Amino acid sequence: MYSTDLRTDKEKKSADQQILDDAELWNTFQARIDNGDTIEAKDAMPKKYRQTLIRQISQHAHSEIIGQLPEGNWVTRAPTLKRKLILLAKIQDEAGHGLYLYSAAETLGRSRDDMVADLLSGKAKYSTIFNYPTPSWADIGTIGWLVDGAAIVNQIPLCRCSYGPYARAMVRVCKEESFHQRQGYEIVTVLARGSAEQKAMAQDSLNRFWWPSLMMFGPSDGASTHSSQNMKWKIKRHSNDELRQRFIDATVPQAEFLGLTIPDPDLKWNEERSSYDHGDIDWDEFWAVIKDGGICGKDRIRARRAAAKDGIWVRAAAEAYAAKQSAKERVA
Ligand code: BYC
Repeated sequence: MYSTDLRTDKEKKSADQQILDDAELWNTFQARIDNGDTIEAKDAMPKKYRQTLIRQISQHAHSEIIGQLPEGNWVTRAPTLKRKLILLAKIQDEAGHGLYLYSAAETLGRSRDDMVADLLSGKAKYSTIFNYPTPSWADIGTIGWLVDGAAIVNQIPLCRCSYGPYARAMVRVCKEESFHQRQGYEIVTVLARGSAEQKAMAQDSLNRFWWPSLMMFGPSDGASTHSSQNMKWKIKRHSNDELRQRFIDATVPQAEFLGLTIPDPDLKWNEERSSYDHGDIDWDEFWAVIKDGGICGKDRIRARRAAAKDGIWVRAAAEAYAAKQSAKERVA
């Protein structure tokens, strides 16, 4: 998602005028939000509310779909049949999340085809975490533990997001992510309690995924362009830094329990805040991965383009079948 700005040139030119035109709508809409109302697809809403939701929800959907790729890397090499089955089921869940989210975004008036076209053209953003490689089996555990773990912290508040279709989609997504997080932590537990080599593999994976996982929460509050308006609209309930801190505080004891070390020499418990202080996040790396795709960005888009091409006949067959069915129904 996505695009930074979904407006056409004409829409951009008239944006200021549009905001003035919508002043009354903005006020009544804000009153509904302040009152705790849920906004539904057919309700009147400011154009910017619609646009920011399309941006965020489609970005989220793309992340679920692209997020299948790093894990897909291990389907053929999972260490046991049981691990393979669990991994396949998890990856299938992520496809389902993408489906709910594209459907939620479609209720706002943008077609799934258009959103996917933005992803395939490289115009749309998706979470930077999925542009990191998964060279070891431990990475599958770490993704469940840290990436799904971070996703839960970020997404539980989204279950109370002001936009009904997004909030409702999040309820099921969060339930499934909870299961994913536990299966990931279980894989890491087995490795951390295994041989010295297995424990080293788990530690190496944690070293590579810790900082990128913290980046999943978005830029620090001072650099977050959308937070302030999105909090007013109750799309976001907490700031990026608040959620990141919540994730750190929950995850550090989990690492300690396994005898693993968080790769942050500045990490220390702050008694006064009842929270962990942590070292600086490398925001240059974050913005560089957004801009250039990091290590795997090109491969990820190449894989999605190939899937879109290989799936043309499937979509054509489904459409032909649907057309035949509706023709039959009309006759009946
Ligand atoms: N990666 O103003 P900000 C999963 C962009 S999938 C890339 O703070 P906002 C899973 C942001 O888009 C989990 N870009 O934005 C799947 C904006 O750029 P634009 C995915 C990022 O929206 C498979 C700019 O930076 N979760 O769990 O207020 C397997 C400024 O940011 C990132 C979601 O998508 C990033 N990490 O807050 C396993 C959750 N962060 O659009 C697991 C839903 C920021 O202006 N999304 N940017 O060009 C959100 O909650 C919010 O969109 C964010 C960012 C907290 C991510």
